[in-house]
Amino acid sequence: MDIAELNRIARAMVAKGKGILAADESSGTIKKRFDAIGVENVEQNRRDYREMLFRTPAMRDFISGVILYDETIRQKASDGTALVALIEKAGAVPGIKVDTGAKPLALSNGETVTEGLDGLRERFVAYHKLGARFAKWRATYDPTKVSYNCISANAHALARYAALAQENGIVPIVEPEVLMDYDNDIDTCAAVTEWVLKETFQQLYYANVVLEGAILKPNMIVPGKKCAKQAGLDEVAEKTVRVLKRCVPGAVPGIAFLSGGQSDEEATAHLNAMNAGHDLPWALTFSYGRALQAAPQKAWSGKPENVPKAQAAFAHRARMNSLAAQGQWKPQLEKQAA
Ligand code: 5MM
Repeated sequence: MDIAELNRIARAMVAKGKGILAADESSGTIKKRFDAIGVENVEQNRRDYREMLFRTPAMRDFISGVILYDETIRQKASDGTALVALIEKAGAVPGIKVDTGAKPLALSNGETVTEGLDGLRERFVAYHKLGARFAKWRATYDPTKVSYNCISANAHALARYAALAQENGIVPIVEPEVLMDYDNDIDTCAAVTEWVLKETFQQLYYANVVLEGAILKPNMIVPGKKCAKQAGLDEVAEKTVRVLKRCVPGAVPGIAFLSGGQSDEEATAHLNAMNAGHDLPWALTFSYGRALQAAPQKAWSGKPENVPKAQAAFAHRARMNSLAAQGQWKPQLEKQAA
């Protein structure tokens, strides 16, 4: 294992003022996104949409890496260029989602465990040949009913995945997501996230994963969407930084948050508050899916004539989050068109 090379890639993924575009929606998830904008979920539309994002000039300034889905890493743009090559041309690192999704955890109260370890070594070899230099595996937890069985099963799978990735020269993004879809309060989210992160780092240690060559992709500490008591910016920032400082060793080069269902502007404002108001041992940036793509998806709506408008919307969100990753975002900047 080339630790220096893994560390170089990991640091590039969290380079100053840059963050990761999570464009790894599986076919079912992209169908939901396309249904919302009236676009048919066929391969060409998926290709055209992602090609539009990867050709956005702002990619070069604000995006350090792109997480792809299996279909996308093999696709070619309309002019025959591999989509991976477009990402590399924009100075970003191509990455690949390798989990096969959350499946019911046997004998549990409706909890899930993320699967995908079978054949993963061989898949990593193939993905490396296709250009992937980092990977992603996401485990999800319902904070209203989580058990140690669920946390330890997922942490063990995350660690086995991360070790296999590093063995094959690929930086693992470790993504344990405490979901924000329920009615729990912010302190429940904090307590469950702390438990999940402690167990995850313990398992990474047992699996010999080198922290200098890994990136953490966690949720922020927020109340569930259905909780009557929502939290202010400073509370989210303070509680998130507190939990992360308790759990994430400084050897980890960077933390790149998921947006998890926050509005575009909330995800930006929370990231900004953490970077503006705290002394941090790691780079703190974004790895957003919805909070980077909702605006360009709506602007595009499947129409070629809307491409410039959609690229401008993507560039704007990428720039806002770049500023937030440096603690330099201000709400009034949202009013300026990209
Ligand atoms: C882009 O969405 C990713 C893939 O989801 P599915 O496996 O369900 O299709 C998802 O893992 C994403 O990378 C993270 O959750 C971050 O996305 P958000 O939208 O939460 O920022």
